[in-house]
Amino acid sequence: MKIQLWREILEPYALAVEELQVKFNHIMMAYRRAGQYSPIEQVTGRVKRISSILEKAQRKGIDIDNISGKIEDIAGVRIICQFVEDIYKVVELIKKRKDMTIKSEKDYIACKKDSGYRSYHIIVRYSVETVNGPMTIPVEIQIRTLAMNFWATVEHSLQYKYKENMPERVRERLHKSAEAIIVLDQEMSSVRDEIMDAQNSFHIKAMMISDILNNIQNLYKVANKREVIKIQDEFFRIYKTEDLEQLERFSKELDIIAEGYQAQSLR
Ligand code: 0O2
Repeated sequence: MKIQLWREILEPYALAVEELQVKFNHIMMAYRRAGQYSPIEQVTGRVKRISSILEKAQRKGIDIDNISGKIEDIAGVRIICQFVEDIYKVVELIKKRKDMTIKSEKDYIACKKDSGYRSYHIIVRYSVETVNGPMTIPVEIQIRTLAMNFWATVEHSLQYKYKENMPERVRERLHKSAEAIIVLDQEMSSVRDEIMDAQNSFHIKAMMISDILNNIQNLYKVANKREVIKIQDEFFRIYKTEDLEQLERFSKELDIIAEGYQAQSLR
């Protein structure tokens, strides 16, 4: 394989990463827009660097001409969740999708790696449309909690620093911190319901405020200015009380007023 062809070879992988990030971000936004808790907290993606591809090929004895067939994490998407339970929800979401098929999966949460690494890995087969026609490629999806991601990021940089020669004291510390991360994830899971409730009310409040402000802005165009100023003052008064029920009542009343003006303008 000619080195100058790398860019063309990696293009479909970059497209797959981009498309999948958009799709998973869309799922996250759809949950939030519906006022529901999203099992997806963050989505990132990357195409493996050429140097890392070559290093992995060498390490695994893969022929340079067979790289795209044998290295399955050239395209990588990482989904970060808040709680361990969310990881399995995301796995179910992925399994139900029609635009990708599962090739293999590894549950490094149920069975952590010797290094202490925990994460759920799925290799999916995903099709992209290229200028040369459709192409199906493997994509590695890593699903992990914020805490697991923190540990893996630190450990990855230490691996990079020490290569094969990580000092025993550093390795021991990493093992200890991996144990602490397990406890942290368990603790977080035990208060999951309370955290989810708090986050839900935050999102509901944010959406309600955005609706109210939209309505007020539209009223400025059609209603009596003095009336709109009165509505706005009433909104600020209720907003300061931080009473979600009052805010909800106000938002519904405002919807009725806005609908009234809309009906008038259609006559
Ligand atoms: P990078 O730089 O992230 O791309 P296998 O064929 O199953 O023996 P493979 O293909 O490495 O091995 O699969 P595996 O074990 O599922 O690991 C794939 C990726 O998971 C790695 O890619 C890392 O991103 C991550 N990973 C696996 N083990 C560890 C670990 O102990 N620590 C950290 N921090 N990450 C890990 P790369 O190519 O190794 O690296």
